[in-house]
Amino acid sequence: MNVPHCIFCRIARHEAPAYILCEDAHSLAFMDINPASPGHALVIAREHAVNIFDVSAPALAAVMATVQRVALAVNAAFLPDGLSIIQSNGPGAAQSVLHFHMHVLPRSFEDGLPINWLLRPGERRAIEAAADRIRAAL
Ligand code: DGP
Repeated sequence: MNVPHCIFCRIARHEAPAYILCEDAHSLAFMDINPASPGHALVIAREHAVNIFDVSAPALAAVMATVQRVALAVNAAFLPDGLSIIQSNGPGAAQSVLHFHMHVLPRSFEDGLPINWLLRPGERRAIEAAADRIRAAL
């Protein structure tokens, strides 16, 4: 399904401009218009899904394969210190475009991007309880 006014659907239909990197039947990669670092790219599902909760399994598989392909190319082209793959769902995760996409984000030691968290030991019983809640919902 395509949503007429969704900007990423419009890019997928080649109706809106984008620096497209590659595309296939189920996925499309293009440059992020608000790059958080040089080489920041996006990979989207061609189908209109809002986020991880409703994207189809075939589209997700295609997106992940394209993410790896683009990540290898970005890594070769920019030689970053590292590379983050980021995907946000919902307002609490600051998802701003409601069409499923993954960020391929080159990182540098100095970029200061506020997406790293400190590694703090968890409380074993709390981790176990969280696992129980997730297993019950699977
Ligand atoms: P998120 O906040 O995770 O939903 O990421 C959405 C990203 O999409 C954000 O980094 C900016 C980018 N973006 C928004 N509109 C456009 C657009 O029209 N073209 C392109 N190329 N990127 C866009």
